Amino acid sequence: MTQTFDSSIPIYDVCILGAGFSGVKLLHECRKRGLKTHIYEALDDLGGTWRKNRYPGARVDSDIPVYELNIPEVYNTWTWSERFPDWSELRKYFNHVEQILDLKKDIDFNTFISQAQFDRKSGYWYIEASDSKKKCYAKFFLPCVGFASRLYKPDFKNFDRFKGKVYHSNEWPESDVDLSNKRVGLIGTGSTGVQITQEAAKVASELFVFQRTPNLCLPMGQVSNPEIQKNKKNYSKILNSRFDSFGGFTFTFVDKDTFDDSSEDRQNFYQTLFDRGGFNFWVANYKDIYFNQKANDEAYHFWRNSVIKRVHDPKTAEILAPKIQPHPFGTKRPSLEQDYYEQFNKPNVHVIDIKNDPIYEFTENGLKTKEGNEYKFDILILATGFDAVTGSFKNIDLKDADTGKILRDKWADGCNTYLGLSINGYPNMFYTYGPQAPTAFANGPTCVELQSKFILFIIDHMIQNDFKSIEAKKEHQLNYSNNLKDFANSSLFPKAKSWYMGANIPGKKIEMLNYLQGIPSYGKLLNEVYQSDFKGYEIL
Ligand code: N01
Repeated sequence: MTQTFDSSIPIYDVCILGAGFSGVKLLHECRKRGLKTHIYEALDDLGGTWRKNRYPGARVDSDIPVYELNIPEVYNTWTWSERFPDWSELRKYFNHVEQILDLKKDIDFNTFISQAQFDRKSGYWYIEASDSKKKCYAKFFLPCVGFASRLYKPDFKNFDRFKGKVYHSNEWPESDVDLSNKRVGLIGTGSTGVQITQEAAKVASELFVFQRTPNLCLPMGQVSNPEIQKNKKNYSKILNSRFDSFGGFTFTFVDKDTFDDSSEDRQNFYQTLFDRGGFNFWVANYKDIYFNQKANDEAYHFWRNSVIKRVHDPKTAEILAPKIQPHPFGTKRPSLEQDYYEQFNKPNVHVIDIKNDPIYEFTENGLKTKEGNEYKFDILILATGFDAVTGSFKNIDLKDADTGKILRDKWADGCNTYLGLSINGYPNMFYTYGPQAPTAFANGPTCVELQSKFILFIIDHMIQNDFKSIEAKKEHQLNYSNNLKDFANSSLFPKAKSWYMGANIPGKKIEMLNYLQGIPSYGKLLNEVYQSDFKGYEIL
């Protein structure tokens, strides 16, 4: 380093934001290379999303062992109690990770980084926390901030009038909230709303679920003490097989179109996928399910028939699983449910169709709909989601190295990245599990592992050759982004108003925010760039 730096500010080889799966994985790998690495984490402990998501029923929807770190010393000494663990077990898991890897000595918790900019002269990033007390310089800057860290609260008319308690699912208090014998209003039926419904319906005196769009939920297939853990010798093989799967799981789309099979074989196949549980029906289905509306209709009708059998009242069944598809199956995230539909057979649980009769305003005791129907409750839960994927980057003033323009402003008219992990104007910065990567269509730890490997190749290459900076070239970035959006436009995904497309946030540009061609194709692309001496990057 030739520049003069403020000697009171620490200098790192690598600075990471966030101590969830990605941050932890990268810290561990960087340390193995002897790199001076530091994490800043806004929350008070390890675990990323699992520190915040602790609402009743919060549970992962990728099964073990694919949803864990591929680090033998960690998985060989850990046993899960369920196939789909809940938030409290994930917190215990991160405590275990800490015991084995001893990470915390290199982490500042409760530190929210609010601004960062690369200095072309020195080849270093300057990074500063919101209270201006913590700052550092770093050669490489790795924001690992997740795809759901900026929550969304809709702007309801007269919201302030409501006198009861209000909780957003992502701000659930550590002290917990007693829902028993309370009248509870719940807005939102995404993954979060479904999970909360299953718990709240069992204790609340009344539960009003305000549904704008039905969640086309799939059977979770929960299992206690999963057998698969008995032979950890197989883990390495199982974990490697994730890279051959579209979604980074142990299953993938079949190499067949929907109408290649007879009607009977198709029904049997759908049933097999249902019986396997998890996301099988979503991403191990026929390969044309997201490209052919008729094929998608078939899947929807199978799904609908399975649901209406479980709901006693036909009017309620029609709200939860309408005859006319609300959107092509799977183009909004299907939640994994355990006994969601049965909850609506209880006299104290009501689903209110706010698509047909929207929320008009809040009152002191609840809310009124446009048609004048009034609902009274003591507690309101907002399960209204996130400014997902790009939103996590909006909280930070990430300044362009040349213009100083902030990334959120640069992306106001659309998001552009190279390979879903680097951005022109932000040299030596690589992010994980974010915009234009397989993110929302992939199991998190698989996506992170693939990206981390690539990022570490780059870091090794830069250090071994004593290079100063590496930056995505504009034209390659544009090409990558355009190809990603064109491919998405050839699919059924744009037909749904989903957070995959940024359509859940009023005013947000509607565009595909995730790489839709699957983990194997993404891995191939990264490998090609690596093999070609980092095609699309300028290295100085
Ligand atoms: O958020 P969402 P989420 N009036 O955006 C409704 C991950 N996650 O927190 O669909 C009325 O999916 C909105 O309605 P609509 C997972 O990847 C994972 O549930 O826009 N309603 C929708 O029903 C997940 O996909 C787990 O018509 C309004 C809901 O709010 C992602 O996080 C658990 C409204 C928002 O659903 C986000 O899930 C939880 C309004 N003005 C989350 N605005 C696991 O299992 C919004 N809604 C690991």
